[in-house]
Amino acid sequence: MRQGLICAAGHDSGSRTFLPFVKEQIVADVETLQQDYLAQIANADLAALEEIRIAALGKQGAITGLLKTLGSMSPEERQEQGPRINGAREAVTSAIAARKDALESAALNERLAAEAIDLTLPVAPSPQGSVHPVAQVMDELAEIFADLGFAVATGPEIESGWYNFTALNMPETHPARAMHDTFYFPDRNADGEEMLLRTHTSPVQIRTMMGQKPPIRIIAPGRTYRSDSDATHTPMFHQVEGLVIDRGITMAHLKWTLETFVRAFFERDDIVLRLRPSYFPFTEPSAEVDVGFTVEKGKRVVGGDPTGPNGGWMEILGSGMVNPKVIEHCGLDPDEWQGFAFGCGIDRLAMLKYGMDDLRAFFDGDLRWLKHYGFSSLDVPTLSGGVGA
Ligand code: 2NL
Repeated sequence: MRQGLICAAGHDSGSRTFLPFVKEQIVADVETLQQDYLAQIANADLAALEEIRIAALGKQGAITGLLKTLGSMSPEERQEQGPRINGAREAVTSAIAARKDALESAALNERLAAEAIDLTLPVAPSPQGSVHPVAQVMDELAEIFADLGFAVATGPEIESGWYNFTALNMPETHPARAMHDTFYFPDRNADGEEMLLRTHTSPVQIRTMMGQKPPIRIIAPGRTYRSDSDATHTPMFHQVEGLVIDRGITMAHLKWTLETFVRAFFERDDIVLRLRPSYFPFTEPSAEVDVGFTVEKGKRVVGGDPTGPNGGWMEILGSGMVNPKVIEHCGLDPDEWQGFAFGCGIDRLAMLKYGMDDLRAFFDGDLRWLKHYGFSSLDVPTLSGGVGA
């Protein structure tokens, strides 16, 4: 039908000489043509629309062919036919555009309905890391001691012999200096000092005493290093030290602080402490601190009666009154300022609290172990009982 019309319009013949004779025909054809196209457009899909557009308005299109005939018409004819043909062109053009719009928005609505997302569905689980027990315990320590007015202090893991030993009343000839199994660097620093990996976090406390005025209340958790390796010792381990410097500090403050800390940490009020005389070069007097334990369901737990049939004592801390020589080394007057200090292994605290029995697993990075013993990063390490509850 379309082909017939195109022929009738004289377009495909390529001969303009026919045109004067088909004038009347054009008039009738433009309307028929337009009706025909509009009817087709009304039912076309997107692919058919494009075919119709090419057939009607393309370079070789039927309406384009009619438009071309305008040039060879007399002015009067053109005045009559021009609006008709252009009207047809505009009607078909806008019908195509409208149909295209309708089809596209219908397709979009269909997609929107089909691809709708149910926001109430739970999210698909994604792999999650966990908080290492050592990190968890460090957070718990910071939390407990914050309640007691202690700040967390940190410092370098590479230290000089002076900060790690000399300031702590361990001169170069001191036997304890050899006993620490220290990792030394082959070269000295610019000031000719021997350099090492800190064997305890005490140098952090030395730096704090030298850098700020008392009163001082800090804990110094962190990595420490000793050349030691067996089932209960790793060359890198974690330590927390605590330090209080103020006027009139006594061993009573030390004992109360440690008792309060241990009870908050293990979340039991029936934990008792035993202080045994000991020796550290940096404290005088010094005391090793034992906690009472009992055996419950075949496992040692901190708390309960250490003098009962299932009870005993276990050492968990070293402590003492800061040696006046150490206070002096830090530029403070020991007649005005006194203090207590303590030190404790974090890895062992974690093993005791969370029931792990092999220290080496802490540093193997085995994902199954980390998943089992790790903590959620969303857990807040605040202790439900709080300090002194
Ligand atoms: C232990 C013993 C201890 C300290 C650490 C300390 C620090 C300064 C001054 C005095 Cl700056 N003392 N720290 C005191 C007593 C014991 O640790 O057995 N640690 C695992």
